[in-house]
Amino acid sequence: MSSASTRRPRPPAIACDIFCAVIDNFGDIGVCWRLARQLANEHGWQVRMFVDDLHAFHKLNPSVDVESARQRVDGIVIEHWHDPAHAGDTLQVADVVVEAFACELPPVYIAAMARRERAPVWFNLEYLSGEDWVADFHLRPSPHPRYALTKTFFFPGLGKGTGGVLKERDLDARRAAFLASPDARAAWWQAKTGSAPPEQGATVVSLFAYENPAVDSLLAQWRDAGGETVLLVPEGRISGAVARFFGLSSFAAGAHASCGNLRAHALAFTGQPGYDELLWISDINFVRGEDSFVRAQWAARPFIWHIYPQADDAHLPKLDAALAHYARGLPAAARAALSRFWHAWNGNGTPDWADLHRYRPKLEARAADWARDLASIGDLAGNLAEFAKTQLK
Ligand code: TRH
Repeated sequence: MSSASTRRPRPPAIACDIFCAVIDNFGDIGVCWRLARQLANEHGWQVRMFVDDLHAFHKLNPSVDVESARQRVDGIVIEHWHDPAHAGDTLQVADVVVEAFACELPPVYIAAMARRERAPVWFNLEYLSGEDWVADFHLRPSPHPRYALTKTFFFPGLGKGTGGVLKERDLDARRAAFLASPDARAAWWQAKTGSAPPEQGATVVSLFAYENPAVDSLLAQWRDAGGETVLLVPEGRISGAVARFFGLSSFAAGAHASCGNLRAHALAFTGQPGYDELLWISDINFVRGEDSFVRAQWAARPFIWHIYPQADDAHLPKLDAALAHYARGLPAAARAALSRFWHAWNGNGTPDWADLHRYRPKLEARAADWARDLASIGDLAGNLAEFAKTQLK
């Protein structure tokens, strides 16, 4: 018997549709795009995305053509979800359907899901929260009121029993290779700032944040500090405040400014892999929203989170829950300084850099430990794929 005839036929790849409505900024599409790539690259799934805002998508991945109704990028089919009722040129329901962040699926698509011989595995992928209740609600089923369909709530989280957060299998290796290569780092500085790496002893800080009144005081503290601070600012919502501080009309990509002991470079918004390099090359990262917050954790460097503000301060318990995870195990004084700084950066008080910076070695050690702790709950794409497979059996 030939080896070909004994070989079992490969089961067909799992087909997955991800629906993503971009509410604002880049987090919604940032998370969906990462998930899509991981499911395709690491799990061999056939992935199609429905995305309503191709402009935001293009910023994260310049290969995305904003004019195209249907395109394939990195092996993933991308449909421009141009209208809430649109469900693709041909109505085809996948094995697994991900409704990201409670966006509403087209009614015609839901009806087709119900008609399908075998109902698809339907996820509502929620926003990330480090709060304890998340583990109780993760993977809870919710039957559809009219159709014989069940939606499963998939909750990303920072603790055991949650869906975890996204982490590519090769991420740590890519980070280690970058950090181990002085040439790669020197090339990075040259390409992004037009200058050589800063002198040893300078503190490199990346600043990705929403508009934030606390930034003026912080810039002044860096200017007046004893050691040099090199600030890397991706062009965005905080750029106007940085420009005003230096007396400039703008702080667009390619701009440089210095004052006292503060040197600042404005960076172009890069694709997602480029943003990881920024986090790796910096000593301390200011991040925001959801996806950059997660990437900073994998960068294993101390970070400050500007949380996405919600009505009635609903975001504050989330901020404290994240702190409880991240600061666990830090000595009490360092934990208190970190908490003060995070709260000040989120509207409560004035950030005190010297107060935080004196704990830098402790914060660095904890950042590395936390990245290991977080990895122990498994990565979101893997957790989602595993659950889906149990339902498809
Ligand atoms: O952009 P964000 O504020 O996004 C969101 C959305 O506002 C969303 O509606 C909200 O609910 C959520 O936050 C909590 O922040 P976030 O999530 O960090 O997304 C930014 C993405 O942009 C992330 O994938 C990293 C990426 N990025 C780049 O690819 N290149 C860059 O140069 C920079 C600065 C970021």
